[in-house]
Amino acid sequence: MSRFEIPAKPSPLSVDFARTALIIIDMQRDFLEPGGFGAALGNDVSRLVAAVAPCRAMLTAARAAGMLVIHTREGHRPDLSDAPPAKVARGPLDKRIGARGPMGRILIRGEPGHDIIPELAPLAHEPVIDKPGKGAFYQTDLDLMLRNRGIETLLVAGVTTEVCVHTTVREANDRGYRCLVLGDACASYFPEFHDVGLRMIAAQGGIFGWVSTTEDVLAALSPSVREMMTASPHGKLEPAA
Ligand code: TIU
Repeated sequence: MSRFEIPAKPSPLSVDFARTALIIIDMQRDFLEPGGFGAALGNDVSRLVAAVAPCRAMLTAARAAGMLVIHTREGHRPDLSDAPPAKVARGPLDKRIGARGPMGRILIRGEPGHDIIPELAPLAHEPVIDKPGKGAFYQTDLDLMLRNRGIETLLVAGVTTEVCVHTTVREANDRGYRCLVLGDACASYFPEFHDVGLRMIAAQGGIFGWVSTTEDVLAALSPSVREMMTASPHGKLEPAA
């Protein structure tokens, strides 16, 4: 594949899609559905739904283009041996990491709530990074995986914008990766944090990276991939049925 220029803030980014990976951060039931970790923290989980269709459109296009796709999940071992006590000991006892909820134990690997939502379920060959922290590089083999594949640019999507997306982008930026954040494919429980979070990435000449949209990336990716997409009534690109 050759290079493509993607419209972005603060400036267009030239991307070699063969050296680019799509990373979808923590699109788990625990964050998007009632009864999980996001709800236990007191959040309105319905605010994250906005990211699902753009993530799905980008995922479909990345798969069609043969791009490396990586999924992440935040969560801990059932015995909590990888969960810092300072992270666990927050909030009421019945709403903490490891407590039982309607989707199983909150933020625990192997429980239904820890699963990625069905709309974005990983394919068998797509790496899933299980991470104990907010950032996808902390205590994982993500960096090794990306370097082994010669990846230089990350297309970043997922939730939440100012927490796990931001932490991962900051970690990636310090490790030398170019991050292009798909703003519409990210979401937050706090719309103002989403907006400011995206602005923080692109400010100061792109201090942490670049911010674009799913539509602009799909348009650049490939006319043939774009043909597979149909515009929804809301103007968002969605995979053709
Ligand atoms: N609470 C919140 O906004 N987010 C998290 O705890 N984790 C992620 O963002 N994945």
